[in-house]
Amino acid sequence: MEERKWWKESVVYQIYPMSFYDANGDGIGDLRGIQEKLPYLKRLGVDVLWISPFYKSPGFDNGYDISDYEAVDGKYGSGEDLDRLIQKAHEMRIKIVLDLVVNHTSDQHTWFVESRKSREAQKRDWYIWRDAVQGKEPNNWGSLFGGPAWTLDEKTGQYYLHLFSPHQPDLNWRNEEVRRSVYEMMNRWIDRGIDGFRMDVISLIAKPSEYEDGPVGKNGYADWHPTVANNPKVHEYLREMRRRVLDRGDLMTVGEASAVTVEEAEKYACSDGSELNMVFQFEHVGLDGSEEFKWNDRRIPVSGLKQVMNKWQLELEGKAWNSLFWCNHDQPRIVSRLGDEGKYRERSAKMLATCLHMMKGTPYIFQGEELGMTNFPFSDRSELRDIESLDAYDRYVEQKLFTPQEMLRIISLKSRDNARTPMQWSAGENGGFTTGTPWMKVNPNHVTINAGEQMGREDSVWEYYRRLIALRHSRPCIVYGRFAPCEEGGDRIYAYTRENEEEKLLVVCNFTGEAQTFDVDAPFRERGELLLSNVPESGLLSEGELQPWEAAVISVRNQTA
Ligand code: TEU
Ligand code: CA
Repeated sequence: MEERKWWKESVVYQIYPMSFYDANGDGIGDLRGIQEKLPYLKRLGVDVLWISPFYKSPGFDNGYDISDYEAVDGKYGSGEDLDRLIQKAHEMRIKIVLDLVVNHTSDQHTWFVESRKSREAQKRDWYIWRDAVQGKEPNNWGSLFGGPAWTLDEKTGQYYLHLFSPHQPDLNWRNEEVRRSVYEMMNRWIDRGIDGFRMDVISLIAKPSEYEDGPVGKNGYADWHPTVANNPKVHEYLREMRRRVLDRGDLMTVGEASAVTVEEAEKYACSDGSELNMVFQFEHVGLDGSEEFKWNDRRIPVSGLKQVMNKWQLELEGKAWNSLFWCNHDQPRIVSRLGDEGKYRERSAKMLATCLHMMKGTPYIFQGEELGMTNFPFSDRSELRDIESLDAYDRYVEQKLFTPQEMLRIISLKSRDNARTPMQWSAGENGGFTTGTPWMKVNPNHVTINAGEQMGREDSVWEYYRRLIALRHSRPCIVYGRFAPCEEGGDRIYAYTRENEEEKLLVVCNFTGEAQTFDVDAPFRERGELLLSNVPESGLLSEGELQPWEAAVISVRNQTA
């Protein structure tokens, strides 16, 4: 039997503070803004907030380049604002999970400032410094945000490693003092009352001892993922972190694990509790990638999606816990990506929500997903803010791989900036996000897609999410029931069942804009009860018919129960 845990029974809502709600009119979302919207989140029914970084940062990667792990950046408010937010959330029985970004710091962090002073500096070994090899970078790895993964520091004549931008030097986890300092920092956050951590690129923290060249890819650099990701030492470090920090309380931990396999996830998220509670895997959202990484106009194939999701559901069963997500601050909007932005926007957004939230694991909602927010129609480079998108735009246009117009079209499909446009609260100016000038353009479709219009409208995407969350809270089968895929459906329908002692649920989702037929099994057809559907009148039970983008959940009580 599955062990009961609060974090298995929770629904998490991710907040990207810069774009959530601006309480003081400077155009940037802030901590007071989050506090003001707690009643909104409570009404939606979520249990946990994961708040993306609001720590002191020069902001080259929107806060994922941290210069002080324990200070709130002035643009988001003050330390008191944070303490008040934690307190108010707790009063409303909402938990707070913070982003822990410890693969790298900002180059402005005092640790790095100290480290780069001299080869003999006390913190020299806190980062990864290497001599040039034949007058060049120590190896041929590329940075994820363009250029080489090594930058020469003129002063000491050595290179430092940065898997991400040069403003994000990688910490050396082999150094015991680094690990101790990170654990102490985490312990102080726990003392301050937080309920858990989302751990940024945790699968990358353990580096190899030697830096060898890898095979060169299309961008002229080698991809370091195969060497760095899931290096066996990462499990040693996480077990140590478990003993020194995490075992102190009943915390929630989720590791962002790029390039993770099922076998690796079983170690990170093992149900023996030795490492983390769960990881984010990216196989399903990587299905529209290519050799050019993500800069193409491919869509995620539904048959591939089913195969990947089924694999994760089936293989972690009884061994490790899944996290369920379509969206986060690095992904384009799911309704644009897998649904229909046009006529069936609302219905397809609800179908996608059903498909994900009825699976086994802890579901994550990214701000605006509950409204069916869409991608942004970028038409000029000046509208972009994301370091990755700007780098890709410049490189692809300069190398004439795409015209500026083509690249903007692809960016509107795939860029991280699609997730980062301000939250659409109302039809009013700037979507009600700010009274000032927003740091990034608000999607012009806020006049029709916004929270004010949807809350209280029975058939809105927002009300549907609210029902889905409530359903999960009231039915143990949705949390703990076994998952089994249905064979039928090909690349048009995704159907699966969930089952515990009490009941069996059938979930059927039409991933197309056309009507489909589906053979409903006898017990469901004969004594099934329609629990949830996104169409006014479902013909699934009566005719075995699905309307375009329909989703339906049918329940039968187990007669033995
Ligand atoms: O993302 C990790 C990561 O691998 C992403 O850069 C991902 O590959 C990319 O977004 C896909 O386009 C985490 C954070 O979520 C991201 O926002 C940060 O930029 C990154 O780490 C560095 O901290
Ligand atoms: Ca503000």
